Amino acid sequence: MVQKYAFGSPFETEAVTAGPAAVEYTGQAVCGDIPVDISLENGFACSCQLSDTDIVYGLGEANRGINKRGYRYVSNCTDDPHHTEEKVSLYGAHNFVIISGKKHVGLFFDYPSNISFDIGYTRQDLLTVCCERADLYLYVITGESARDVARQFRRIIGKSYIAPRYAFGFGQSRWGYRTAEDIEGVVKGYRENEIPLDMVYMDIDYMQDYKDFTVNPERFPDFGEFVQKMKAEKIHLIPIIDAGVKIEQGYDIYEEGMEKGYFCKREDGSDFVAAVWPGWTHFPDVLNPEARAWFGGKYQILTDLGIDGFWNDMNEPAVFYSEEGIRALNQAIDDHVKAFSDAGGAKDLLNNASAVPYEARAILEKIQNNEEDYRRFYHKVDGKMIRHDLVHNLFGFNMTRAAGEALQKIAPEKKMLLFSRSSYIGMHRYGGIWTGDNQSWWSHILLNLKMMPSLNMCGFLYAGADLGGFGSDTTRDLLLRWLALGVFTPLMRNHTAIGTREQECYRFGQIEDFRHVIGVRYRLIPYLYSEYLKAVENDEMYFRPLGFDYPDDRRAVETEDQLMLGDEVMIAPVYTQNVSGRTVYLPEEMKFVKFMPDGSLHEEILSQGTHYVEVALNEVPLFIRKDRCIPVVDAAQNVDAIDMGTVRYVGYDGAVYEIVE
Ligand code: MIG
Repeated sequence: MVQKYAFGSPFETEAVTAGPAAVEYTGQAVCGDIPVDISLENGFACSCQLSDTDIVYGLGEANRGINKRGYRYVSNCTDDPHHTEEKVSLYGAHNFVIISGKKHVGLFFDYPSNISFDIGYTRQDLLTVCCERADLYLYVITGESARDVARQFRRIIGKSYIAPRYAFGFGQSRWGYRTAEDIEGVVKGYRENEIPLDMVYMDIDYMQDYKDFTVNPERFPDFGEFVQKMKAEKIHLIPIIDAGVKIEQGYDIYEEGMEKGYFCKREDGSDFVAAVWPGWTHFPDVLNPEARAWFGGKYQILTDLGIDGFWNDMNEPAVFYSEEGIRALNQAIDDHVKAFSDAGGAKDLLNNASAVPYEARAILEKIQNNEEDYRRFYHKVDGKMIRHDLVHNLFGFNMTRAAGEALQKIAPEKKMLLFSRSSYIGMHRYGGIWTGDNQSWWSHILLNLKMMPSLNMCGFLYAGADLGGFGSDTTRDLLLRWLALGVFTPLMRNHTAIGTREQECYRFGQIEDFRHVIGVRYRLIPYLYSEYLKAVENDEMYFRPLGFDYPDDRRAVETEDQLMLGDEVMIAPVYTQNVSGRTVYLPEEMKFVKFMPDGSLHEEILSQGTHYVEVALNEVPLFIRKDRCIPVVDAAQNVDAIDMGTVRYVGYDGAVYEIVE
């Protein structure tokens, strides 16, 4: 059952597309016999008692565990590339939790600004959700299991975006590919070494001076022709689109946006100016439907050249600094210089001007993604100006919605690849997400794994992390182990930052290991894509915590380094260095299958309980549930080349599987 409560005057985020009419909150216990206490004394606060064994699932793209208990999280879309354990905000805002124990209740706080979740952080036995203004919708969902609650939630937020089949191929990316030759080199590296590949991502350097929807004509002399040439090699080029539009006379998109008044404005009506990659930019007001349609329409400049996939970046929106910020910094530096000379130079500096350099440093430390800047600009919604900070978490959603709605119009019959860095629930109808700037750390394999089911609960099925790690230098073994998880994530992309070690799979020795591990992905695509389509169709999760399938098995419920995938598979990737295997818990008898480097399969029935399984760096393990089977085909160099004639079924004898396409 879903109940919807309205508090104050909520902003219509359009996260929810169906569901009951709202009832006014009147101070009654919100949800039948499930005690949810609400206080409106000081903003909004909602508390729920937690029993010792309750699990709290949810929050989509968030730090830490599958069970969110014991920490605090703040929905505040942030460009922060350091995903260390103490972080409370990442790029997305997914305000949905499920409290699961004797009873199962889901809470969705449809509130587009900063909102915090204290999940047993202050008191072990209490979940408290707070925000500054009591203007929101609260959805309370009760069901017979966590899985049922998640399904009901998915029904009210609308069907998830469907990625094209090619987007289940493997993609290579690197921030730093600059020219057509760079890209051709990558394709050659993969093709010559017979490592499968379907996509090469184009990061910001393909653009002319980082201007959206432009292509640098020197580095890509005939881009349309280049796109076709790559197509002939079965490679989809996937360009990045950034949120900020460069301010430059003569740049048509800038000029049009100015003329039509489609950029975010300050209170005084002037256009807000933020520095991002292109230098000074304006933000398209994607919350304004007209401006959104206009910005989305620009994607056609690239689809007309044959592009059929995009990734949207910097859409928290990230701000390096604003005019106001840089002015304050300059002022502090000027004050410092003046104080310095007034003091007669360095001699007397410490006595006379001690505070000034600190002032400048303090400003500098906060100049990026500054809260005050987010209060400096406005969106135009229904003819009214609404200050950005009040709807901050909707920018990435609506930038991607701009693209998604436009792509639908441009080619209604065609599925396009689209994913975003920042997001809010609702965006899952238009595109997927990647989880942003992780690091080449072993702990981030596990973070990747744990995020996946949480994202699925919130509707984001097409998702994945930068395999191998974005920041810092990867290692061969880290990349291989991470790929062996990536084999299962809908988005399987190797991406890394500029300045890091080259991370393309052919850069490492014993290339056959990479060929094999990525080849396994292609052997599984008929199964994975089929489970993905079923999950979309049935509002189900592609990845589930073990507790969703085995709620009465405490050991399963507490397992956070294995996942259920579709209806047939359990995965348990290796995520530590220098080990020859790992311990795995089987809630029931399963068949352990390992894809061996010689192309054969190791199959072994394992009983319910704990097992240590050996998994070498060049092997890919999975587990098939009792009396189930999965289709497996021969490896292929790209998705189009998959030969369904080679299909065979692996798993339990007598089991049947129907492929959905
Ligand atoms: O400020 O486009 O998360 O994937 O490579 C960095 C350059 C901007 C951040 C993205 C990352 C991308 C990078 N971008």
